[in-house]
Amino acid sequence: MKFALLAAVALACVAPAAPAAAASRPFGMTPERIIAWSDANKDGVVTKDEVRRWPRGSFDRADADKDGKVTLDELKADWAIQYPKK
Ligand SMILES: [Ca+2]
Ligand SMILES: [Ca+2]
Repeated sequence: MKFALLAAVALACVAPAAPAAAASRPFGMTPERIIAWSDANKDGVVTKDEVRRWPRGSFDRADADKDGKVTLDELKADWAIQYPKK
């Protein structure tokens, strides 16, 4: 009983110690995976219609040349800004 309580307390102490960066990189996500999952017609770029589930504003931010499509390179560049490596 006491051990269980100690374990719970230990976990509670450890959990908030996870990196609390300003913008934490979505767990397990990479630009490659996001493009692969979002690219419904598999033409290698994602359009706004294909990314309705992306957070509001993230498509426009990633679409650096404003052609209405986000390429892997554009998403990688956006991620480098949003989730800088430490
Ligand atoms: Ca596409
Ligand atoms: Ca673009």
